[in-house]
Amino acid sequence: MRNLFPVSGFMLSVALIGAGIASTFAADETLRSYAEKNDIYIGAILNSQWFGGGLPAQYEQIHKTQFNIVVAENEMKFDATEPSENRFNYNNGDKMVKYAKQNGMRVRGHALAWHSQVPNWVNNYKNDKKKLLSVLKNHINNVVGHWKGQVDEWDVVNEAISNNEPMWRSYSVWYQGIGPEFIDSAFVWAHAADPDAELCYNDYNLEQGVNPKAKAGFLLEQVKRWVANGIPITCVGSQTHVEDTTTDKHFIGSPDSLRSLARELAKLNIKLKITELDIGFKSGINVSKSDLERQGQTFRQYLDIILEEPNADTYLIWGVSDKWSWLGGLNRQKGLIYDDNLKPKPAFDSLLVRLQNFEPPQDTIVTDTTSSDTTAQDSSIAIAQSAGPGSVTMHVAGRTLFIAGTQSAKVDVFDMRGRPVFSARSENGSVELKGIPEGLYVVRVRNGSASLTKRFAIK
Ligand code: 9MR
Repeated sequence: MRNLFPVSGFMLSVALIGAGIASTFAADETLRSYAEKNDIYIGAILNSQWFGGGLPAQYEQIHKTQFNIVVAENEMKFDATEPSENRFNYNNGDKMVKYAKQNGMRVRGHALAWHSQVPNWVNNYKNDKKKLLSVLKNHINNVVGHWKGQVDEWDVVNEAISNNEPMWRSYSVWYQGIGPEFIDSAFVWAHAADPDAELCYNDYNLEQGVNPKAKAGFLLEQVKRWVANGIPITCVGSQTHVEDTTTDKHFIGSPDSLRSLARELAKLNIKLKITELDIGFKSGINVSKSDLERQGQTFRQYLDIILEEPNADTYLIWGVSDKWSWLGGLNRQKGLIYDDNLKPKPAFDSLLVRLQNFEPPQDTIVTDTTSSDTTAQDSSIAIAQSAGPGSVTMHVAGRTLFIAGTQSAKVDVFDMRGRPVFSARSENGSVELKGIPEGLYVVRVRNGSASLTKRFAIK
C-alpha cells in the first residue's frame, strides 16, 4: 500500500471553498480529488514568479484546487538556500511549506546535490576534496534538517548521469572534486538528517529504454549497487521532459519504456515518480487541435504508469500554464496542461477523465451492467456518477443524450481510455450522439466551470 500523506475531506473542502469556486457542482471534480481516490499524488511546481507575488490570483486558485503535491521551481536549490558559505536562506522555501500545509499538500524538495545552480563560492573549493565533502555534508544537514518532517521527499542527487553515453556526468563540481562517491554520501547524509523522508535520484531521458546503452539502464545498475550496499535511496524520479515532434515518429522515448523502468525498480523495492513532466512542441510550429489532443493522450499514457504500477505514486508537471514555462529556453512550446490564459487544454480533460474512471486492473471495469437495463427504450446505464449536481441530470435514450437543469451545455464523450470521441454543444437540452460505435463511454456535460460526468453504455 502506498504511504500517502493524508489529506482530509475537510481540508479539501476548506481549500475548495477558499478557492472561491463559483459553480454549485464542480468543486469535487478536480484532478486532486480523483488522484486521492486513486491513492496517488498529482502536482505542479510553484513557478518562481509565484514566490514574489507576480502571478494572478487565478494561478494559485487552480494550483491549490487541482493539485495535492508541490515542489519549488528554483527556491530550494543550492544557490537559493545557501547563497554564501554557511549562510542559509529559507524564506521562500518556508513560504511554500506553509502554503502546502494550508492546502493539505505533500512537499517535494528539489534538489540537494546537482551540478547546476551551484553558487560561485563552492567552485573556490573545486580542488579540495575534503573541503567539498564538508561543504556538501553541511548543506544537506542544514537544509534537510531545517525542513525535517515537513518536506516529505527529496531529490538528493539530480542529473548525475551524462547524456551522451551512459557514464557519470563529468562537468560537475561534485563529481570532479569528490568523485562518484559524492552520490552515496549525499544519500547517507540526507537520511541522517531526516530518517523519515523519501530520498530520490532524479534525472531526465529515463524514458528511452532500460538497456545498458540507455541512461535508465546505467542508472538501474547503480540503483542495484546502492541497494546492495545499504545506501538509503527509496525512489527514482523521472523528470520526463519530452517533445512531441509532430512528425510520424512523434516521440523520442515512450511511456512503455518508463513503465519498464518502473517494473525493474519494483524488483528492488524502489519507487518510480514522474517529477517534472512536460510534453512540448518545437517552438515556432503551428500546433493544431489534433496535436493538442495527441499531447493529451501522451499525458494520459504517462499517468497510466502511475495509476497502474504499484511502486509508482507521483505525477508532477513542471508548470501550470504555458505562459510561465521554462520550455522556451529549450526551443519548445505549449508543453503544459493549461494554456496561456489559464484555460484547461485537452490534456487536462484526458487526465481528469482517466482519473475519474480508472479502476484497478484486478477489477472488471463493468460487470455486465447493460444486462440489468430493463427499460426497453433507454439504453443507458449510469454506473458511476461523479460530482453530481443536485439540479443537473442527464440520461441517454437510444442515441439521444438528454440534459435537464441547464439550457446550454458543451457535451464531450470519451472512451474508457480517456480519448475524446465526440464533442457538441447542446442548446435545447438534447444532443444526438452521432458516429460513436457501441460501447462504454464517459459523457461529460459542461456549462462554464460546472460539469457533470457519467459513464454510459451506448448501444
Ligand atoms: O525551471 C527551472 C528554470 O527556471 C531554471 O532557470 C533552470 C536552471 O537550471 O532550472 C529549471 O528547472 C530544471 C530542474 O531544476 C531540473 N530539471 C530540469 C528543469 C528544467 O530545466
